[in-house]
Parts: sequence; C-alpha cells; structure tokens
Amino acid sequence: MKRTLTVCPYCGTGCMFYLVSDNGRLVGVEPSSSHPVSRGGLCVKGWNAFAFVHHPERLTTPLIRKNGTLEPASWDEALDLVVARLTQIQRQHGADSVMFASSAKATNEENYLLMKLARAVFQTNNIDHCARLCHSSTVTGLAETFGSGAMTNTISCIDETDVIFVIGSNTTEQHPLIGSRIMNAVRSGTRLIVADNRRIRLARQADLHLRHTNGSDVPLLCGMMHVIIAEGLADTKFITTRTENYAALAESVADWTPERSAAETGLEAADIIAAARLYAGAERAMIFYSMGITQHSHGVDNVRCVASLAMLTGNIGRPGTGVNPLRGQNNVQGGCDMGALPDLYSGYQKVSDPENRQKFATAWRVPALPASPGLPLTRAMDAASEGKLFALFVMGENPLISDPDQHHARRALENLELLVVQDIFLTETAALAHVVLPAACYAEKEGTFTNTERRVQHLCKAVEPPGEAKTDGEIICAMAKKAGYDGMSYASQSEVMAEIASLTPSYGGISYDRLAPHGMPWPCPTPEHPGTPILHHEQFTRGRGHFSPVSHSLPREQTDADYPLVLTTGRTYFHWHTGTMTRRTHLLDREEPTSFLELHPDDAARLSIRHRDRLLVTSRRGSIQTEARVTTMVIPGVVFMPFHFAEGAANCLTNNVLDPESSIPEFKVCAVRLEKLP
Ligand SMILES: Nc1nc2c(c(=O)[nH]1)N[C@H]1C(S)=C(S)[C@@H](COP(=O)(O)OP(=O)(O)OC[C@H]3O[C@@H](n4cnc5c(=O)[nH]c(N)nc54)[C@H](O)[C@@H]3O)O[C@H]1N2
Ligand SMILES: Nc1nc2c(c(=O)[nH]1)N[C@H]1C(S)=C(S)[C@@H](COP(=O)(O)OP(=O)(O)OC[C@H]3O[C@@H](n4cnc5c(=O)[nH]c(N)nc54)[C@H](O)[C@@H]3O)O[C@H]1N2
Ligand code: SF4
Ligand SMILES: [Mo]
Repeated sequence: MKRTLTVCPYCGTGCMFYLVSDNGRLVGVEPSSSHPVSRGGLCVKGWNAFAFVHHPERLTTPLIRKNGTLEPASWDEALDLVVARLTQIQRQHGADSVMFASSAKATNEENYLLMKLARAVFQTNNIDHCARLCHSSTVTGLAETFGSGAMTNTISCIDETDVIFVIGSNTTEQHPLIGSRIMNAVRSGTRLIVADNRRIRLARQADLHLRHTNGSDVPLLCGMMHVIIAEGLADTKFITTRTENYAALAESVADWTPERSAAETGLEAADIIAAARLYAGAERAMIFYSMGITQHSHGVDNVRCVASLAMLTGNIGRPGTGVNPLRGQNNVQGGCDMGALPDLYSGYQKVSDPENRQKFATAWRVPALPASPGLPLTRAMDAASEGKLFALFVMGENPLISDPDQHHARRALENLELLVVQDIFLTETAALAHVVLPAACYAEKEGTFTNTERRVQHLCKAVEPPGEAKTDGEIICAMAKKAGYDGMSYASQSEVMAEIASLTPSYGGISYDRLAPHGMPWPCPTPEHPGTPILHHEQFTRGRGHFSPVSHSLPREQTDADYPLVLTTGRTYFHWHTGTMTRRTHLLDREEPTSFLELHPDDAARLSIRHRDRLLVTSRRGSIQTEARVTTMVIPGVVFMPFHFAEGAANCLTNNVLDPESSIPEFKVCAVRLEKLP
C-alpha cells in the first residue's frame, strides 16, 4: 500500500488527505490529522474522492467528430486539428473570434498555462472560468472597497471570534469542514446570525435566523447599518483612521429605517435591530457569505453592503473578524489568482495597463500582447449565438448543464464552428464537441491548488492516468508547440511555479520546497516572507477602505399570475455541480439519485401536491419534470432546486440576466409555476 498526500478535488475548503493505492489502483482515502483546516476530518465527498478516478467511463483517447459521431483519434491528429482550426478561424474572423474557458478543477500551473496560451500564443484576452458564475461579484465589489477580492481572514479565526454572521451560505453542506468549525464554535458560546430563508442546518443552531425574501439583502444590510449608526454602535475610530467616503454611506442608509427594511425584506423590524446590535456589539465578528449574496443581478451591490457593514464596525484586519467569501471549487481562488480572467493577468494585474503588457510580453518573449479586455464567460453564449464567437475551447467545465437558460446555451454551443472539450468524462457539453481531449484528474498529477483562505497547497501524483489521457498542462504545452511557440516547454511543474512567482507579486515567494506539508497563504512576496493569513492589517490593499453606497434594485424577474412562485437554485451535500464525478460515485449517488424540488406545505396544499408527486415546472424559458419534496426548509412562495441533474435540469428554467458590473447570472431568483403530473 502506498500513501500519497494530496488535496481534495471538491470544495474550496481545501482539506488535505492521503490517497491510498495498491498496485497502481486507488483503494481509499485517509485524512491528514495535522492539517490546519480538516484536522483529521473529511466530509463524505472527501472520503469518496478516490471512487470516480478508475471509473470505466473515464476518457482514454482523444475523440474527433467524423460524419456526426465522435471517433477515437491519435493525439497528433487531434491537436493538429485543434490548432489548425483555431488558427484558420482567427485568420478569417479575427483574434477575438476564439475563446478559452479555463477550469477551477485544474491546478494553478495549468490555469496559468492556459491563460499564457490564450494571450501569448493566440493573442486574445478571451479567457475566463467558472468564477464568473460564482464570485465575480466578489472580485469586483471587494476590489473596489478593499483592493483585494479574497477572504480577508482564516478558517481558524472561527475559533477566536465572538459573533459569526452567515449570509447566503449553506456552509455545513457546501463547505462542510468549515460548517463543522462554525458549529463547534457555537457549541462553545460563539453567537450566530444566519440570513437565508432556507432552514439550513446552521439556522437551527443560530441565535437569530433571518428568513428574508430572495434578493432583499441590500434592504436587510442597509437596515442593519442604519440601526448601527442611529444607536451609536459604529466604530468611529476605525472609520476616521482607516476608511474614506463614510459621509456618503451614512447618507445612503439614513432612510433605511428598520420599518422600511422590514417592509422590503418580509422580516420583523425587531429582528433587524437585534441582528444589528448583536453583530455591532461584538468585540470581534466574522462575516461568511457565498452564492446567496453573489448570484444576483445586483450581486456587486450586495458585496459592497457586506464590505460596508464590516468597515462600519471595525471588523477588518484583526483575528476573528473579516469579510469571508467562501470560494466554491477546489481551485477557483487559484483560477482567479492565475489570471484566467478576461481583464487580468496573474496576481490581478490589469491587461489594460501598458506596463503590465510589456512585462508579460518580455517574459513570454512575444512582440506584443492584446490590450482590450476579453469576453466574460457569461457573455460568450450571446456572442456565439450572434455570430461573433466562432470557437470555444473548454477545459474542465460543463456549461451545457451549469450555464443559465439551457436552451440558449445549447443553441449557442451548436452554433460554434469549433467546440473543443478537455475533460475526464464525456460530459453533456463534450457530447456536442467537435474534438474531445482526455485529461488526467487530480490524483494523476502534480501541482498546486489555492483554497478559500488563500492557502497554496501542493498535490502529488498517486496513480497513472487511464489509457492515453494526459494532464491538462501537458496538453496545453503540446498545443503551444504545435502552434509554433517555443516558450512553453517545462521540465517540471515546479518550473511553471517559478515562472508564476517571477511575474506575480502575491506569489513571489512561493515555491514547491516551501509548501510542505500544508501550504502557505498569499500574499507571499519574497522567498523569506512567511505568508499572510490576515489581510488589511494596518491598511487596506488599496490604502483606505472605501465605503460604496448602493441603491436598491429588485431581482430582474418578478412573479406574476402565470409564474407565481420564486425559484431559487443551489446545491446538495452529496453532489457536485453537474454530477460528472459524484454521480459516478456509488455511495454519493445512492443518497441523492435524482432531481427534486422543495416546496412549502402551504403551497403544496394549495396546489394539491403531495410529497414525491411528479411535477412539471415551467419558467418563461422552459419546462422540466421533477419530484416534489414538501418541506418547511423553504418559506411559502419560494421553491428550491439543486442544479446537479441533467434530467430535470434546473438550468432549463433559470434566467440569463446578468449583473451589469460583474456579468454574474441571477441564478438565485426566477419565476416559475408548478403543475402536478398524472
Ligand atoms: N456538496 C457540494 N458542495 C459544494 C458545491 C457543490 O456543488 N456541492 N459547489 C461548490 C461551489 S463552486 C460553490 S460556489 C459553493 C456554493 O456554496 P453556497 O453558496 O453555500 O451554496 P448554494 O446552495 O448555491 O446557496 C447557498 C444559500 O443561498 C441561499 N439564498 C438563495 N437566495 C438568497 C438570497 O437572496 N439571499 C441570501 N442571503 N441567501 C440566499 C439559499 O437558500 C442557499 O441556502 O459550494 C461549493 N461546495
Ligand atoms: N442554477 C444554478 N446554476 C449554477 C449555479 C447555481 O447556484 N445555480 N452555480 C454556478 C457555480 S457557482 C459554478 S462554480 C458552476 C460550476 O459549473 P462547472 O464548472 O461547469 O461544473 P462542474 O461540474 O464542476 O464542471 C467541472 C468539470 O471539470 C471536469 N474535471 C474534473 N477534474 C478535471 C481535471 O483535472 N481536468 C479537466 N480538464 N477536467 C476536470 C469534471 O468532469 C467536470 O466536467 O455552476 C454554476 N451554475
Ligand atoms: S469539506 Fe470540501 S475539501 Fe473538505 S473533504 Fe469535504 S469536499 Fe473535500
Ligand atoms: Mo462556484
């Protein structure tokens, strides 16, 4: 038996564990008892993270579509075809007629390499990844207010805080090892406020559970800030020494009396007052938030309000405080850090700045790099439907199931002249591709992932990839070579990290020999620097923290007589997104085998729907069939569905409207009607 220390491939919590293998095959997982986050624990997905690796449906050879069907091909044939078609399409329609979707499942090194391939070799800034669907509103909102869009504090700070405010995060199911840290803290006396209208596990432990209507976080947070200012609970010393633009914020919340906030949120004024007093009264308070805040057409405004609330009470820059956006995928923090974003190089260096372009062009040995920001992923589907985007290269994403408005996404993907999908399984998106490239998974490669608390961790190779599958990094470098670029041959992944460090100030001091055993948090500017667990300690990354007042806007789609219920979408504990890995893991699939919809008993009674009845769910974009779960998890008027299931796919229903500033879709609110099926 061999034990290989590596990083969990599921969520951004970033637990580390040992993969146990016997004769080249994985047989199990053992937690790492000394890991600072997981501390010997794992959730059910971590315990089962070996099971999909040897699944018989893994992709083992490249596939090329011939006469309508995908047929096995050699690597040379497949990569020659991809490079030739990309080049041809660019020649015909311009450099920006192609786009690269990077992957929060891939390593930092691979994200860096794909963004280098897009920018240096194919001369386009059209590169993005699933962070667009997830925390793009955080990146925009916190960059403006603090100067940095990452979690400000550490997971261990949970043990040192007095009050935890969880807003729009189902932490015990989606970041289970962080959720259990919160539960432990509450058991030893930490106070907990939960703002989420589902009765999630944490809500049952909370001192205050605020079940406000979906999309009413701005009124809730403005109401709390109004109370804090009116009752003299603001931290005036912090405001004067550390922040700017306070007067504008104070003016903007002056009308947000608890009564007005109550009317807009559906809460009691007394609860809003109580939440404000509890949060502001603490010596140290932490905010955790996730998709309930970000996935709205006003997601950036939500983030601005969260940032203001923390600054107003001086809850930034100290242990046990902070604004903590929980990053979802195992390496979505790293995907952003590595510049798999249309407007930024690695380390959030703007492509619009000529000095940055010069620096990267020199290092990459190319004459010039493109200046105008590329397309956000969520605008790619429109561009493909409108005949402005002709080729899409997708590494490790499944947009046909994860993008909003599936009919629209399918039409767009089918309209492309070239769709290439590089994945470990033949996903629903891959089934539409012209070329499919078989990738190695996390257990079959070396590299680094950066978790939600900015901790860069090293993963080690445990077993060989199946068949002819290659690592994402190998495939990208082979493509660069075939495109005639000689600046992408590396002897090892640590060499790629050395290049990243040389170009990325926040990773400047990071190298593989410093990462054992459990990684270190960026910013880490020099080889001597110990890493930075807590951001904005003496000053904010941007200097002074900036209060950004917001005005209130409603979700873009409202209910009416034809579509009387609000649909909100999200996740379950057992499944991962589009189910490619978890639905191929027997123990997980057994727990949650199929699509379902939660609805409140009052709505069920009105519509004569019983538990487990088959339902037809219809929105303005499409219909699906699913199964009813009658439960008080949800409030009357709101129904909830996970988006994991290709049959009964929630994203047939969701709305493709975007936040104008961050281009995040409004996954958390659309309008539907239900009919009981015979
Ligand atoms: N098991 C599992 N874990 C995962 C994932 C997975 O697929 N499966 N995905 C990972 C990824 S990439 C991400 S981004 C994270 C997401 O993690 P979370 O954001 O925690 O998960 P969601 O279920 O999308 O939504 C969280 C909560 O937002 C609430 N909500 C909906 N609308 C609103 C609103 O208007 N305001 C407020 N305050 N709350 C609202 C919902 O009721 C829900 O309980 O999870 C990560 N972890
Ligand atoms: N309705 C609704 N839709 C949503 C959301 C929601 O809350 N509601 N949330 C959104 C959010 S936050 C997110 S993050 C997205 C997620 O959307 P996606 O990123 O599209 O979802 P995943 O299923 O995680 O896709 C990851 C893919 O990578 C593959 N993969 C795994 N490991 C590797 C590897 O090492 N290399 C390669 N090349 N491939 C690999 C997997 O097989 C899988 O196909 O969904 C979004 N969609
Ligand atoms: S909490 Fe997240 S990182 Fe930890 S074992 Fe579970 S899925 Fe993996
Ligand atoms: Mo996400």
